[in-house]
Amino acid sequence: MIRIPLFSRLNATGIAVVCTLVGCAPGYKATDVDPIGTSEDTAETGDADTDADSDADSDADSDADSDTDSDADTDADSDADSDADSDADSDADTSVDVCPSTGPDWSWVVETLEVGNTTDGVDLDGDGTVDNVMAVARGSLNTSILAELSGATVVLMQFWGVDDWCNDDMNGAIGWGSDTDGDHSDNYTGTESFDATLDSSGHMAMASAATIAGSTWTASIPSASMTIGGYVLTPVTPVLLEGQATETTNIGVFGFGIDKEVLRGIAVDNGWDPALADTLADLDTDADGVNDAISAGFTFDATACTLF
Ligand SMILES: [Ca+2]
Ligand SMILES: [Ca+2]
Ligand SMILES: [Ca+2]
Ligand SMILES: [Ca+2]
Repeated sequence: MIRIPLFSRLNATGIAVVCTLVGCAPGYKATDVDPIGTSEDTAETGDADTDADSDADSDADSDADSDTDSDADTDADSDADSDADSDADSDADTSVDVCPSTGPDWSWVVETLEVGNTTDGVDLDGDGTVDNVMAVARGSLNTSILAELSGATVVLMQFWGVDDWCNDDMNGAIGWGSDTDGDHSDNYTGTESFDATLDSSGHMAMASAATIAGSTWTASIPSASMTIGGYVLTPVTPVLLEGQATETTNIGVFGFGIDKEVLRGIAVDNGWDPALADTLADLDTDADGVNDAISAGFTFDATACTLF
């Protein structure tokens, strides 16, 4: 995510420059910090306005804009952008503050889930590039996934312990649930409830500690089992996930290694050469020098929901 850097606040030198631009006469009191309205102010000379500071406007601070704080923008908060929120976030001045979080648990229902192309996913072997050999079967798998997401079973995500959407330690989980009202049309309205298997704390089991840094969250779920596109894709590596979340949406990627025999089965089902599994295997999970697993990368887009 692109971060918009903070503007530099006006410092003492900056104030002096501003003052020069508005034509302060020699002798203005640059260090006048007394309360507005003291009798001394009426005798203040060299300042273009009538308040106790040294700038040319009529508010109580020492910069030249029309607000009451000391930064360089024109609103009353302490950040450098012009929206109404109070953090230095990277949103497009929509007055939607994406960083603070105000609830113990957040959950989303996955609306779109696809096997990505070769550049979608995560770096599973740590060489700095995304790994997704399963992209070769994305056409076939994505058709099956789309059909599955149209049924009563839904893919769910859940976070808890979120104190700040920008930088925080929290917990993340993925899992499955049921749309018990039989109406698929309301699943992505942001208010739908889904039946999920929750522990005594109200959380899904396939979970791990997770981190939010610079508005991007990352998680590594050590063990998982999932059926995607009609195939049981039992990971032979941790499931690595990352994305950007707010109260209303959660968008990201995840990936894991799958035993290459799964790809062999997919190849047979599609009339491809089963030897594809051997030639495409790109992960050596047991470090014996022979690649034994296939990397798989997925993209997802999820919408707020509640779990019960
Ligand atoms: Ca890699
Ligand atoms: Ca936290
Ligand atoms: Ca529904
Ligand atoms: Ca191996």
